[in-house]
Amino acid sequence: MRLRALVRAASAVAAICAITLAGAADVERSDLEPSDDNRPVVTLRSDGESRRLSRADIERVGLYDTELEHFEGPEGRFTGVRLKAFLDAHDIGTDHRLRLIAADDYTVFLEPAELAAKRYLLATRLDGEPLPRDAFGPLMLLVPEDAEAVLDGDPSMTQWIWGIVEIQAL
Ligand SMILES: Nc1nc2c(c(=O)[nH]1)N[C@H]1C(S)=C(S)[C@@H](COP(=O)(O)O)O[C@H]1N2
Ligand SMILES: [Mo]
Repeated sequence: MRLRALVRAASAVAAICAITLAGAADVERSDLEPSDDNRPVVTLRSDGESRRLSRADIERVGLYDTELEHFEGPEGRFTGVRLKAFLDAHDIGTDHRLRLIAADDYTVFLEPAELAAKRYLLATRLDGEPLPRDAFGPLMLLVPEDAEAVLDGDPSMTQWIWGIVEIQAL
């Protein structure tokens, strides 16, 4: 009985290692305190209304950490919120398409099926420090499970928008 439990535990560990080796960056609960900075940094448009959100508003829904190398160069511990948790907090249902817009006008659309398929992280910090406007901030979208694969170009990194200043629920 004891031996069977041990074998089962060992194969669970092996399965987790296999997933890690496949190139996903782990995402875990952060020890950081949510920001208390109330200055607005992004605009959220949904239901015909527009709201300005601060770092405090965004980080309130729960912080997660992921260690990864971004293809644009920044590397380290990114911290942010689950996109799903962010949407839930603003009563944006899973039937909406999202449009993310960056300060350089680059834009990304995320369809409901894409939102359901992957766990996206809206990063607000790198190594504990807020991401500034001139270095990929205030918000960047990461897909930790694709972290290593995108470095080889498959899947494509087109969803990895940085410098996000507006989020629209369509
Ligand atoms: N804000 C912003 N995010 C962006 C982009 C951009 O131009 N601006 N380019 C996207 C695209 S199309 C790709 S392939 C990757 C890499 O962009 P790069 O090749 O221009 O560095 O980042 C994505 N995120
Ligand atoms: Mo691209």
